Amino acid sequence: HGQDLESKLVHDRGAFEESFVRHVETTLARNMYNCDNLAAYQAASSTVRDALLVDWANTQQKQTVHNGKRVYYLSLEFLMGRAMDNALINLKGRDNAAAALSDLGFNLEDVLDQEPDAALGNGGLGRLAACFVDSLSSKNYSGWGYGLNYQYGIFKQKIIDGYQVETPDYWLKYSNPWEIDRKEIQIPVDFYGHVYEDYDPNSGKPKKIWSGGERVLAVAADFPIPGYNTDNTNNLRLWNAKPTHEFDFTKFNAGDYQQSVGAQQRAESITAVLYPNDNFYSGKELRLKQQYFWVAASLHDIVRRFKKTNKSQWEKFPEQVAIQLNDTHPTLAIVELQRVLVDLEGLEWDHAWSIVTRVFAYTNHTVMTEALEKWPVDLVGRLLPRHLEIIYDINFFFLKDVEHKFPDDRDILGRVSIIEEGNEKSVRMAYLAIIGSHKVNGVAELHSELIQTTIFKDFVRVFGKDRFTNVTNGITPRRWLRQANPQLAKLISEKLNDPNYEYLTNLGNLKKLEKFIDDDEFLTKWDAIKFHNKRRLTALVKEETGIELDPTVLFDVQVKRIHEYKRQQLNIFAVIYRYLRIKELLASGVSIDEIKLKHYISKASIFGGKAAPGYYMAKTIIHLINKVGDVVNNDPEIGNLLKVVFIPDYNVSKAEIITPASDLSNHISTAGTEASGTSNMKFALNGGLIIGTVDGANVEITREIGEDNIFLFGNLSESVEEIRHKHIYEGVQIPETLQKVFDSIESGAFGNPEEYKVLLDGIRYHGDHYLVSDDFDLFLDAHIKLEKVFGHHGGDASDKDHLHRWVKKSVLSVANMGFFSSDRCIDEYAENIWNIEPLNQ
Ligand code: 26Q
Repeated sequence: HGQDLESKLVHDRGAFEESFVRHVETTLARNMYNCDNLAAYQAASSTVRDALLVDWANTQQKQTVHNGKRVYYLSLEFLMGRAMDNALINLKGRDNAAAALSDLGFNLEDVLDQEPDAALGNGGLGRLAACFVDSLSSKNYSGWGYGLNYQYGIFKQKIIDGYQVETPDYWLKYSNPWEIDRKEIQIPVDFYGHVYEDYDPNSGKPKKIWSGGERVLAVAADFPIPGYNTDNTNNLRLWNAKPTHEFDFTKFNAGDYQQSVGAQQRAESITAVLYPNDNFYSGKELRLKQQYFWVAASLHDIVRRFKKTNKSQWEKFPEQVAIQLNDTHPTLAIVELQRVLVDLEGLEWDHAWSIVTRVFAYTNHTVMTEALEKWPVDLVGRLLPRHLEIIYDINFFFLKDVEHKFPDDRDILGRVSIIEEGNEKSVRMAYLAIIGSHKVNGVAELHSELIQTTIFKDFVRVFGKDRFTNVTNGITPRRWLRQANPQLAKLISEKLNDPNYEYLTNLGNLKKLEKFIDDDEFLTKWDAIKFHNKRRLTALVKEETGIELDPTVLFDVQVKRIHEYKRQQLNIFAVIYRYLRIKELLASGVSIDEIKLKHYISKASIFGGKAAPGYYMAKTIIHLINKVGDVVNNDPEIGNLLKVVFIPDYNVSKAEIITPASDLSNHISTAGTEASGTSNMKFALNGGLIIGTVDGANVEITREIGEDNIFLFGNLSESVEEIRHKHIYEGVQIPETLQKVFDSIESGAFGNPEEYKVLLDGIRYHGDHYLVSDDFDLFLDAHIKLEKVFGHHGGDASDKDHLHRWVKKSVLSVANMGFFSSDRCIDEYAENIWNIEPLNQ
């Protein structure tokens, strides 16, 4: 019965309309004459939700009966974006919904546009988790996500006078139709308190008791995750923090009723807000509380589910449960499971530990020391006294093994200890994660190699090479091709003779596009779709900034979090250089047309991205970009030869418009710093070419699509250490080109030069840690090269060969991006790390 309902709602126009009207009248308590786009979104999403719930319930039932192994993906961030379009696509109900809405007087696109982004993440790591849950469902795995249901997602970014201003993202202003309240699932989580020793009356052995000082409830909110072209609908469980029902009578008796209620209310602050740092550790107590709250609730939930069918047969636990740690944020789960098994379930230490290490696996996302979590021992001991003891015990047994293995190496013990000694002792979370896991993976080949030879090299000696592996990141082609670029997705489905878009779950099929590389008509269509997407972006830019772009010029895009290591400063310095050169040429009497013919093609430099609120340098870079835009865009001599745009509040739904519209995108991190990058994959899958450094997944993208189809430049990662050393001991050499840029900035061309002093001095006087000076001319050269290829593109139609040179590279990129589907990625985790198999439908 359920399946019929699901199928009807999604595929039957009349049923959709009927359900829509019913939701308008009952769920929303309105009527059809009083139904704007927002109400239409709420009614339509309620209808889609009803359909999803059927699949979701069936899936849970099926998985429970099957009783196979499940994977749990623990991530503090799930950067989901909007759900409705994605659900319609995955359920194959988009056309039906569009038709039904049109009958009722609505336009689907406008209705979809009403949905707020679920922006429960910072950037790459959070979006990766979102792609992974999509692939888990689409490939019929039994896999749950566990995270936090933040009331406030990543802040909204406004640009005021060129400065970033943050405002809160209260995304739950209206009720969230995708959330299934599980108010009955409540798990108590304790903090603080103290540990004492007692005797177990059964065994007569001593036993540790942790008596917590503060109790908070974790209440479940579930989000159905529909797979593509399958009924499999997994669950994403996000926790809400709520006060307990227990009232603090000591305070009440003291007459402090107000304070007692206040303390209860503070419970909810644990899940109030996502920390907006990307790739940067900051040791805030509330963040550690978030981590333990989430980890404890999730583990208790997992253990409870296990015990329901397996009682206390703990040996079976690793056969039933795999837990993937998305970075070190959930590392306390290792300690918590050990505590549950030893303190609560009464297992022997070694037995418990052997279970723990078979369950967990850890994904590392960075080698940069400033991003590695190191929690102060004092703080951990105060918040989680029993956990600190267990950490010390884990460390003790581990170090004993190491000592046994390397009796002649006294220094290694200090180097691999979980506890970092020093002024303030701290817990090295990455080390704890490695020691408590059976597999540790990096997220691209170069990165996985780097972690094994640098930050974790001692652990390779201790545990052997086999504990370390690589799983190169991927992206879901459902959202990042079909949803973001429907026209291209359609053209591909036609060309591949694949009317049901099966290639979206077999992305290797894209390879067949290579056959058409000399098909002029096809190339022209391909190019026209890019142009259409550029016009879409042009409209967004106009709306957001007032700037009018010419969609025929090269769209040169860099959208990602603003970070020194990602080097937006390198990009904007090169833009300034270009502007100065153009002005020089004009001043010496060269005409605009001649410049376009002989020197520079017309382009728009498009930036977007958020800076962490406390990251001063990143904010300075945003300010510079905006000020350069003000000057260049208002220079009457320049016209469409150069435009500079900063799109405010870059997020997933804007990425869906920006990504398909780029001709060229920048992935230009200092070699060795970007673990993988995933937007590089999104752009290439949408036929945008890449200018990039030999870093992260750029290396594998180059291998797949061919080095003729990507513009690589810059110093290699193996030289970076030596160059940094040289900067410090011999000083930094600023090339003439970059000096020109610095001079103009200091002359006040872009506002008060004082404001940019930190940025320039960091390069000139403080060691240029990110090698801007070393890569600047190489970056300019790469541009000269790529502009020769793009030149006359879309202009001189008589020069067909030239016209299609760029387009051919674009097609060859897309044709060879199959490897970067997150489906492939999930299959690799399933086979090499989780040891799970898909559940056949
Ligand atoms: C840690 C402690 C306290 C507060 C915040 C954090 C924190 C939060 C977010 C630390 C790191 C992050 C996010 C990291 C991240 O997004 N890394 C990116 O992960 C992508 C997916 O693997 C890679 O493609 C990117 O290269 C990597 O930068």
